[in-house]
Amino acid sequence: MSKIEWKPAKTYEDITYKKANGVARIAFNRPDIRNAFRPKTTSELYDAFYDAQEDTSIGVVLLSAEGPSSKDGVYSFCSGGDQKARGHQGYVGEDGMHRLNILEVQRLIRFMPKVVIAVVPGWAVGGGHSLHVVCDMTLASKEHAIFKQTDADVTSFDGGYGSAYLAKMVGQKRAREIFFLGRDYSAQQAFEMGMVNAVVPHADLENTAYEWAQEILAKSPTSIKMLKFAMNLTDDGMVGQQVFAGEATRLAYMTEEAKEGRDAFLEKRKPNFVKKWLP
Ligand code: S0N
Repeated sequence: MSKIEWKPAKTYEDITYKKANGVARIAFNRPDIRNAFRPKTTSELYDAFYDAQEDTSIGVVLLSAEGPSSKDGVYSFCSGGDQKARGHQGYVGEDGMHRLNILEVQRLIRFMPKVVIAVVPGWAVGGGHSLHVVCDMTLASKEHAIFKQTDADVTSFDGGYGSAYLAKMVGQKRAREIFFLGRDYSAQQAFEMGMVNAVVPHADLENTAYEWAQEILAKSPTSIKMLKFAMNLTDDGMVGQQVFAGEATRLAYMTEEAKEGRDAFLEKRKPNFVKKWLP
């Protein structure tokens, strides 16, 4: 039983969104269909993640799931794209438009300057598996978490972070096995492969995630942000450089030099920089 005093942050249809003491909790809420996502779900996820990114009181985001299923008591994290919402050109929203916006959610998780922890209480499958891969860390239920890649069974595949980045995480041979065979892996097996940080008794999962978040919140926020972006950089090419370098620019803005550069322009004079070329 959770001892955390979560406060509802916003009401959605397909997800829940709560906050407590610097931590945001975003959770899938379609447990009867193993928390599959449709375009509405991904739009809501994007909205909640964006809110958490912009909220300066929040330092860590938990991506989790409600459950278990009211039909059969099975726990799930997320089973990926809702196959009932699939048209000829991808997943179809209520407006009839085909969208692939789970990738926008992935990018927000990847590039947001806060730590995102996947809290996996049950099935993490297909695009749900990819989501845990793109999160900064993963905690998994010892009893109920199962990791599985069905993308090649349903011809709805993630050729980006879900597969190529997974290969960086668990190694090429393992990643190919996961995708080519589509087998079930327990939390312990996923831990041994290096794609799960800790295997936690189910009853303690949420409290453990919250405790990990509190540990992170005690650290220097700038250090955590720069470390996340530094670790992303080598895999994210020019975009990774852009995100990291943006923060370097922000730090430069805080110097006397930056103040002088701005003031000189506004006062229509030549800047008089203090000439200190630090080694
Ligand atoms: C999760 C599995 C393994 C669970 O098996 P289990 O416990 O035996 O339960 P079931 O009886 O199979 O399911 C219970 C009920 O839930 C429904 N359901 C489960 N998953 C889905 C789903 N993904 N979509 C719709 N419904 C689902 C079942 O139908 C059942 O309902 P009832 O009770 O009414 O019969 C097992 O369920 C399973 O294998 N699920 C399917 C997993 C899957 O293949 N997911 C899609 C994989 N692909 C993606 O996710 C791609 C993501 C993506 O969107 C993307 C990625 C990259 C680039 C672009 C995109 C893009 O946006 O297109």
